[in-house]
Amino acid sequence: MKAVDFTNKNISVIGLGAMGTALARTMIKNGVRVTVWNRTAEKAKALSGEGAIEASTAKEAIASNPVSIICLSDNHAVRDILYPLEEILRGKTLINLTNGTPEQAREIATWLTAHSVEYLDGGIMAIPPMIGTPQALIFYSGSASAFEKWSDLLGLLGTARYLKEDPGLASLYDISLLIAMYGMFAGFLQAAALARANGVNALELTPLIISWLQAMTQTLPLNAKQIDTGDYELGVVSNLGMQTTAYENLIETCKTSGVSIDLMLPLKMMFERAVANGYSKSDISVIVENILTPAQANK
Ligand code: FVH
Repeated sequence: MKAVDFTNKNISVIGLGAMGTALARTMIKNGVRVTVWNRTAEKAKALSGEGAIEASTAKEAIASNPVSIICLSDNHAVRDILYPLEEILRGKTLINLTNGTPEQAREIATWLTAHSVEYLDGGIMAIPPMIGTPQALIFYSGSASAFEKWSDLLGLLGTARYLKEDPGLASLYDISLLIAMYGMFAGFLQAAALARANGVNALELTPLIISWLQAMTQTLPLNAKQIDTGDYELGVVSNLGMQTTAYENLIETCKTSGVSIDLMLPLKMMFERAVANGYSKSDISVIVENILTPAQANK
């Protein structure tokens, strides 16, 4: 396959926090001419030493190139920067890699599209050191033609996966994966606190937690099938009645160790409610029904 020459490619990066810096630096290293702007100018100066072209305003940066990436703390900041620049933005492509909600992405897309801007929204499933490696998965949704036009550049940042035209979809995937991640962190923190309260180091337990969690992820495709079909007894090997009884031991051990059970109580309530509603023979996946219908679940 013919190697792509990036030396005649130009892009602007707005926002040089930990992530924006990693995005800009990766493209500079690959020979792309990158114009940068950051609210706090020091960060742009640091990157200009590595070959970035420093713009003195966001307007100047966006005006310099046909395509810009914006990566800020939140979409309020994105709107504050972009919305006064409608004339400069016209005819250009804007790629927003800021974490936000699907509704925010759709609103920004509607505004930009109405001003003749091609818009791609992105969800970065990576931390800054992963940028530029295939492990950095980045979801995109919005303008398919923009994704096609700029896919070479986006491919430098990691594995670029285009979803659909709905600009909110990348954010929906991003948020869903982050929710799963925070469930994992909640479990890890509770386990580490319990271990420490009993004189066991978190570092000693962590390799065991990692291999246990990896082993348990093998059940997720079956759980997903149960959720998609509504058949929560399909292939069940660890029924909810059994899990609810065992979960009481988890709670009791935390209580006697003097650690908080605040992170654990919501799941206990969900389990007990499902068992009381006759789902003790179902798999844990039946809990999704209570999540989908919170009004009913709160009765
Ligand atoms: N870092 C990470 O691990 C995650 C990985 C997944 C994706 N997220 C999202 O990426 C967005 C940026 O995150 P970040 O890590 O770069 O964040 P910071 O290092 O805190 O930098 C924030 C930048 O945003 C600029 N900024 C904030 N508010 C404004 C504003 N009103 N006007 C202009 N710029 C603004 C800030 O500028 P400054 O403080 O340096 O002047 C930074 O450039 C984020 O959505 C993550 O959720 C990262």
